[in-house]
Amino acid sequence: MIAVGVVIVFVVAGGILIYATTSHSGQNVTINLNVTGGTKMNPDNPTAHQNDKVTINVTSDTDGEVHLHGYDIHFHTKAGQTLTQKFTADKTGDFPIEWESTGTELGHFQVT
Ligand SMILES: [Cu+2]
Repeated sequence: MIAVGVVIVFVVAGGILIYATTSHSGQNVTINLNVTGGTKMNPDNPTAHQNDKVTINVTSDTDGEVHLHGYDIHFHTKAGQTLTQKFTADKTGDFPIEWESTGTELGHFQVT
């Protein structure tokens, strides 16, 4: 009985794992980021899953440059305009998003 119970636990855990890894990746994800004063970003911790097709829209109230590290994507912002970049989140990790001219960390992009 115990052996059967252990097997059932493994089967259920395996099923959950497969569900978690297959059902959430490769989705279309749109992230809208609002940058104010070159110092703050909302939301400041956007997330995606590996292989998601990510669209990032950056709106800033200040001219400047937003740099997504790791993916090395640059948004050359003009006050009040929205900039869009599309890419596949092929790398996992925690990637800083920076206001380039001052090196201020606006937040993190997390890919799991
Ligand atoms: Cu940078």
